[in-house]
Amino acid sequence: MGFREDFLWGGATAANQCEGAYDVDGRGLANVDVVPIGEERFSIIAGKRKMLDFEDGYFYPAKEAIDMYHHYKEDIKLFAEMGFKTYRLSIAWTRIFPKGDEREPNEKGLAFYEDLFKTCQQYGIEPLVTITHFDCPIHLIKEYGGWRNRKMIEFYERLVRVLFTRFKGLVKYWLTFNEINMILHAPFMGAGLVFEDGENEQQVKYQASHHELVASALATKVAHEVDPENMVGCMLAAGLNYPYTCKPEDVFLAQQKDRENYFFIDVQSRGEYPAYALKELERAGIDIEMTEEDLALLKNHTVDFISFSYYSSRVVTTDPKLNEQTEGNIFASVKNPYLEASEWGWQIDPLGFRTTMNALYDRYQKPLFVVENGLGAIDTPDEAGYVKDDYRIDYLREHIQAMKDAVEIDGVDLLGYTSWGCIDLVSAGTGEMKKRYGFIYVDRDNAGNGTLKRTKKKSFDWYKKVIASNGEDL
Ligand code: P53
Repeated sequence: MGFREDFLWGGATAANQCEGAYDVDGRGLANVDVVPIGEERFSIIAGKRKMLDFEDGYFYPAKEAIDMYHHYKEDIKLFAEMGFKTYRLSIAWTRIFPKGDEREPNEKGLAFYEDLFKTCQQYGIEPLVTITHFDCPIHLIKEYGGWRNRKMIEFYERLVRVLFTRFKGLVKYWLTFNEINMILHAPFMGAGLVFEDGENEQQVKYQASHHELVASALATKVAHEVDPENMVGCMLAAGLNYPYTCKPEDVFLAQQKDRENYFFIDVQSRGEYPAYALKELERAGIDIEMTEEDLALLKNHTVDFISFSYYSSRVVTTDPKLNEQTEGNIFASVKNPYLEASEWGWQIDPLGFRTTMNALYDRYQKPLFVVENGLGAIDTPDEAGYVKDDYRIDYLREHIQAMKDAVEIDGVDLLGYTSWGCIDLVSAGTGEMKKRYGFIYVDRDNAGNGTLKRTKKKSFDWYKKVIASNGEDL
């Protein structure tokens, strides 16, 4: 019958997309700070164009973002007013370790998050903390090459030990790496990788992936040692690949494409490299350096739950004539003739959400947690400053209904749902402010103009009602 009593309704953000205050209280620079808005953004996040410092002539939206660093009390108060049971946020690594390889953490960074968590606690909001949401200290990229280097495991371990110890009793739900499979699509964002001319990019990506996977298992181990109450999840950018037709070759291709993404979660959840991946890596001539100790860590410290983002399904085909691709997505997809798309070309598929949830639950048999879902859209406030975002309400209603079907009809075990960008924030993919997801409007534009004033949208009251009725009143 419906969602569980203690279902964790809420919203999600990431440090670099909302905090701003990039140089305040000792914070160091991270990869995500130096990705500007504009044409070159995609080649930068893909690791093809090297940008490791601010350069003249560019606008860097993460520098100020929506300045949540100075507005978090006001923002969390609004989340509480909507009835949030949980708030997903990420820690900016460079607030805790500004360079990444220090021995001692930055107290001011820790104090910031401690107060933020205490603010949540006052309202009975359970924090859900992403340890790294695409961020990597710039110093670790310059000195060590980011996650291509095994030493990253050690630096990450230092970070997580500090976090688990300091925030024991305040935080129980942790995610190790946001959208860990994004390393394949946006390796600078996912792992601080910048490629040298002529190097074997696949080799580098999979070696870096191995380091992240081991770091994730190690973090899971430490989390459980520090506090057996801790619940640690992996995080997948999900969304099934559909075969364009029932032609067996198309079906087979769809399975292959899904496995590219499942690979990471297979390791994090089942504890070993899946057979198909070992074979594929061997055929591709990719030789991952791994130790016996790594394999034992992976095996013994699997995740407690499976979290994922879902925005869209994807389509693959073996027919070269069917090459009409969707725009605006890091994940390339063929156009699905049955679906409408958002203003950014993301195909809208609520039933695909249910199918994806079922596929994940069938495969892992562990509780799921939807930690991102939502519609990026242009909002136009009326004269009174009010946004009537019925399109967003429609999107969310249909997706929450599909999620409910997965729980009620199909029996999926689901811990909670946090919609993406519950307050407007900077887009990860494009760097835009005008691609908005929030229930709360923030007065700021793509060029950084605006008062940063927060205003409730129509969806604010709608979501409040959804939470109050535990998903019954959509
Ligand atoms: P934006 C695509 C591209 C970049 C990040 O995306 C993505 C995706 C979706 O699969 O992942 C997540 O801001 C990510 C968030 C991000 C959100 O999707 O490009 O975890 O950081 O903001 C939405 O519209």
